[in-house]
Amino acid sequence: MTSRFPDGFLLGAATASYQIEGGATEGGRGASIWDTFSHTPGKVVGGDTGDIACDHFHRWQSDVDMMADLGLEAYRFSIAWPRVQPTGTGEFNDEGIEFYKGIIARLKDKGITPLVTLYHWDLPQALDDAGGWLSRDTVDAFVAYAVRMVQELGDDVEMWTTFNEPWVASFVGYGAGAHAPGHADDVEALVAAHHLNLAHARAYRAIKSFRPDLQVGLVNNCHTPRPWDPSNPKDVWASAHIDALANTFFHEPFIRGTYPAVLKPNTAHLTDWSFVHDGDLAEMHGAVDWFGVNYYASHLVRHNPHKGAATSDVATLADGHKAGANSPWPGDEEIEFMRPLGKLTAMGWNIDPDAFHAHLLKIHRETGKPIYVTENGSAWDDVIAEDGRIHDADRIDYFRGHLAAVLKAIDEGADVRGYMAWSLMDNFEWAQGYAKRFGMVHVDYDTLVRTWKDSAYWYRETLRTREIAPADIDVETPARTY
Ligand code: PNW
Repeated sequence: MTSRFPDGFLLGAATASYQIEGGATEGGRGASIWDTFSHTPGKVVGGDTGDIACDHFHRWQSDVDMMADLGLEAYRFSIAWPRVQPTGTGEFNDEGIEFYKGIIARLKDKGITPLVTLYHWDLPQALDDAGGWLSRDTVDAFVAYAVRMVQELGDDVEMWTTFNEPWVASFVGYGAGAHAPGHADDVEALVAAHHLNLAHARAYRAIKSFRPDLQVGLVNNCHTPRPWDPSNPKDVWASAHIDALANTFFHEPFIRGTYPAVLKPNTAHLTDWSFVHDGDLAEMHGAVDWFGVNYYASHLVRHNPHKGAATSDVATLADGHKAGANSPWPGDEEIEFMRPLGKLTAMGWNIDPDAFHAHLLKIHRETGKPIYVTENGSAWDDVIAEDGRIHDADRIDYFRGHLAAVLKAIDEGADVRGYMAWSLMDNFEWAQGYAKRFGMVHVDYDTLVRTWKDSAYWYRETLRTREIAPADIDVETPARTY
């Protein structure tokens, strides 16, 4: 097996606007649905908000310098739509556009390739007031915003993502109610998902019409369901339903111009799918250059007509996200997620690099498109030790195992072209607030000081050698701070 990353393979790290920026009311930024949601009592653990976050809005210069010190080849970040267009339609905000131009110029100056995501969940609140992703007007607004960003930044950014994880934005935001805008409705989740797909397709075509040279992709989180008992057709059915909702829903339309066949019969008791208009799927067909894969954990599912109170303790994150929340899986009345075995991360997620390897090959087989791993990482209860370091050996192990899975998939023919670690630094972990730490760099939320964890040194060594570095690399004591 190759132990080296191929030439041209991009190794980097990722973040997202609402999770790191702060400056929520500065620089002419408008409000987003995540400002509203996080300020609603009971929605985010500890009442945390993204008002300040990592204060990247004020510290972006030294943050980019830190990325260069790490040796990052690429940096994936998102544009906060309300920072550049406060109400989502009409006037753009030059100050917001200049903020991102500054980041991109500094990245390029350091030789770091920017990967820009147009939408990582922070919809302008004014658009939500007018119906959000349940309205086709939001689709048109997104296209206009996307075109303007490409006009402004397209000369310096080749790799574009329309949406980060449309499954989470629709099924967790509109279905489970655990993310903004906090609706809990099975049919709304399907409608929002369809509109996100349509917005991707229309933005793709609009961008390519004047910049055919740019690479426009869609980033999907993946669920990797396996049937509890592969010899039981009902468990196989349950697994196929989850696969269709979580995965194929967000790539099949762009590859084949269809939605997964099992979805309609499986949700016929909920909707007749009349929200899919004539011509929508034809617009989607062919509208993608590459796929991003965000991978964290795997899933085991079974058919259980009696699921409910008695067995609800086997539900995992994917089944509930938050105790008492609506399920993010329309049509799952008889589908149950099993509690994973083995060591779990601080999120309660299992560690399964084999499922990641299998998923990369599956996406390669099903789409034939270039793949970038746009997020992969793990949360642990990181603390600064007596020696001033953060000994996150578990995170290093996680990265090593999952990078090996990437190299194996490449060996076996998957066209994987890059890997962005989640995350550059600890940040606002959505409904979990600041309690969950995914960073290679520790953030002290009182002082906002950044401190390299051991995994940051490990990643720097991996970047330097372009091979998966050994777990026991040299580390400075005390660790470096910014
Ligand atoms: C992704 N799930 O979110 C996001 O893209 C990141 O912003 C986030 O910080 C990261 O993963 C870690 O959570 C997800 O429940 C949230 O299946 C939830 C799920 C998947 C991805």
